[in-house]
Amino acid sequence: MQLNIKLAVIAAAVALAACGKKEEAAPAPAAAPAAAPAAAAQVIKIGHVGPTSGAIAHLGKDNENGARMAIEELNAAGLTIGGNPVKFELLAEDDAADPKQGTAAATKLVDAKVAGVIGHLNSGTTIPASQIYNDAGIPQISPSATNPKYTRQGYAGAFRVVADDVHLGGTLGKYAVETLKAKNVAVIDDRTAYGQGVADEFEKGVAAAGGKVVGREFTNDKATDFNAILTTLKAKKPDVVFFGGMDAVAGPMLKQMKQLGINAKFMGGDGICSTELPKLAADGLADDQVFCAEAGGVEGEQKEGMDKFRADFKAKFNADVQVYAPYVYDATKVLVNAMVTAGSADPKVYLPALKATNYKGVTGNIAFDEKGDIKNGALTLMTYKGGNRTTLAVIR
Ligand code: ABU
Repeated sequence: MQLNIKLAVIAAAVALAACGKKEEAAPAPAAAPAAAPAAAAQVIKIGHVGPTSGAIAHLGKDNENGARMAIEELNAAGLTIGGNPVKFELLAEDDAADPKQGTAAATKLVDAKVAGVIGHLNSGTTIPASQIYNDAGIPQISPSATNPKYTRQGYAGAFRVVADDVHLGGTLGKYAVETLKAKNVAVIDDRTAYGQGVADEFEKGVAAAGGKVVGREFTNDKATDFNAILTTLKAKKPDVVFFGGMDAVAGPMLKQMKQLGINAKFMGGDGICSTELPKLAADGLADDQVFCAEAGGVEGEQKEGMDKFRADFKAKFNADVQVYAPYVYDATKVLVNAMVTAGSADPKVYLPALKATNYKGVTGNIAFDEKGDIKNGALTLMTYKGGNRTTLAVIR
């Protein structure tokens, strides 16, 4: 059949159908309309990245659980953004503390169109990933990466809710000399962005306080045998050994120090300052031997909120906070708070509100300086007694 004949046949059929309609009985009066269904909540995706596999998976899971707890509470609160109901979805990625896996995770989150990212845990993954988020215009808040470079790249969307390694390493160096009365200090680092950076800042702090660095050695973040470098350092008779790196390496290092008869105090930054360290070091950790600092902290009446968070976290996950779960929890809430304030989850719209954050969290007051670093960041100096972390002081 030709196209024009086909169209004529169709037209006739349509006309017939229309006539048929006219002959139908009039419809019964419409029932009262049912109440309009509630508008479906807009789903806002929030990324989290940390090492949930590998040697520091316990720290990565701690961070991820902090984000999970915040997201559950935010969803339970039934928030609206710009007048529309919203639901938050956590997209949790594992970077195994590896820079390459870190950038792969960042690309995955950008492709998934997350509205913001909390992470990564390590400086070595956070810094390369930050370029990817910056290029995509997605804000990122690191709850634990302390290398200063992260917020010094000129990225408008890079934020950090903890103190950096300049503050951390410098303060610990001063503490070694002025409080622990160390004269000769040995330094080891794991050659990561964090470990090497914090060890360099520690050295500067020791020198500024009048102490002497008698030896510097390095290892890597997967090493388990430190006998050679510890034997070299033992000959230099240090009063303090500082390690720039994470607890998974510090634990076996402490055991081997004991086996080699090195009686020096052992210091490290936030990377070793976990509740897991006593298990990792076993009998290598004596009371008042290890000194470290968390790159944040609360005191006075703010302690109550932190104590409650720790108790709630333990009840929910059957695990003690390692180090940074409360900072992840606050960072997640800070991100969402900016969206609510701006009335939009579009990064371009809520970024100014994020920059202007003034938020009272469980980790204290959070506001950012022009670089994206926390203003007036604190440090919590700690030691270990009876296998437990014990706070010595909160300092700024
Ligand atoms: N700040 C300690 C652990 C994370 C990092 O900066 O690599």
